[in-house]
Amino acid sequence: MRPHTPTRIRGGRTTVLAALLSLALAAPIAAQAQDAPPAEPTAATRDAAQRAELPHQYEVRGPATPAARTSLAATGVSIDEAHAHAVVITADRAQATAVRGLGYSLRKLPDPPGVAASPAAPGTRVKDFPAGYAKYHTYDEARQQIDALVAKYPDLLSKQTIGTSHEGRDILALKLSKNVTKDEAEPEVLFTAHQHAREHLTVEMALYLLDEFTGKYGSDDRITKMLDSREIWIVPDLNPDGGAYDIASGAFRSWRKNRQPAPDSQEVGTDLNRNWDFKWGCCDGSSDDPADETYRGPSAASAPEVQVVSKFVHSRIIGGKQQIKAAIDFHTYSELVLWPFGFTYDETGPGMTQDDHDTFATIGKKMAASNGYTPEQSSELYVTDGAIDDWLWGDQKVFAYTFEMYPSSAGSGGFYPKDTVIPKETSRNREAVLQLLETADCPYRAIGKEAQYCKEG
Ligand code: 0X9
Ligand code: CA
Ligand code: ZN
Repeated sequence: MRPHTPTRIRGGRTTVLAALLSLALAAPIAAQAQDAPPAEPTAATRDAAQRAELPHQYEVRGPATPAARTSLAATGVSIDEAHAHAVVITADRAQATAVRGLGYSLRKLPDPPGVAASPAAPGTRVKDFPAGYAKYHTYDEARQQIDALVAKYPDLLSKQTIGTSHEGRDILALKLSKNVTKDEAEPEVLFTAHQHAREHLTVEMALYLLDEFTGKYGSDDRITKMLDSREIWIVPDLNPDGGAYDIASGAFRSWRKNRQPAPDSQEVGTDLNRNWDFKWGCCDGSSDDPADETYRGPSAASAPEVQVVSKFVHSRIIGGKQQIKAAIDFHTYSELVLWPFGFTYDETGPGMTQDDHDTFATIGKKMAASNGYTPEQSSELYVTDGAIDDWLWGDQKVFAYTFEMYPSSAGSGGFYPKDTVIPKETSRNREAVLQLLETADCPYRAIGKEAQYCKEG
């Protein structure tokens, strides 16, 4: 949430947190009393031990500025919410200790539903979402839905496999356009989702767009016009391995990264949104520790998933010109519209002119007015380096945004809102997506400078 907007700090928040906290505190104390060293590790104790190692969310009071949040993030935690005088982080035991070492006290928040409720029998690999989440699409279910749409709308929608994940799952790119099989000279717009494993709502966002744009072509004027004059690319799942891992035990694991082992380490996973090849690792906006939530990987674009999508984006350079003009990368949560740069607090500088910045901000604020999110430059949250939007703009001059979707806070479900919210929270971004598509032929029109920047105006 926006740090400097006190109205977004709800009055009821402290009370809700206090109530949740007392619930959360009661259980561990009771459990500790019965703690005895197990004689032999049984399957059940191994399972319990694994659950005990899952990261948790904590409220940390104190950090109130982007700089304070950036220092906190340097411990390797992820910052999931930013409020005027507090943040919510995800941290494992070692990271929680590191944060306490900075002098902060941590208040544990409740675990995602399912974590304690119904863990799978040890050894079982659960392939579906738990109760209350059945309408979320697993990787296989998403593929089936996509294949059905491609079969139904062959002139509007085409599917290609642009590469594979670390574990070998296909990474798909869907193209939506009239005359979809032809590469026409039309402005292109890219929508990506699910860099972070636990952000499952973003896959639903991608599926919503596919469904909406195919189903309403010919009946909805704005959609018809956009499919007639744009080429829309949707990469619905950038991190299929992480997504599968997050649900595989039957209890959400709060997993963020991909599933690629780090070199010379027992640790698994690179934070894909710290791995893109622009100012990679430059600015204390990521971690070099493979145990951390924000591990940037051993080198820029070391993650196969990042390589696959980078290569795909490069393949859209035709006649020396990048065809993709604008993009949104969907994340959860906090209800934000973010724009580059994340690696610096500066609004302008090398690679970002005043006009560029003003165009980003003008379009970003208008999109945010349509969905009720908070608009800001991404470094106002905390510094990030190696994020996709910095790369898309810095390297490819794509007007690239990051949307942090529903909810605004952990109290409304955090990374794991129930499936009942899917229709409302995906369609909530319909207008913003249409706005970005409509402006993509000349983004600088937003600041009235189409004559200067877009020769064909
Ligand atoms: O930290 C992130 O990667 C994003 N937040 S999340 O909770 N989904 O992990 C925010 C990225 C903000 N920075 C840029 N967009 N550059
Ligand atoms: Ca076309
Ligand atoms: Zn994310």
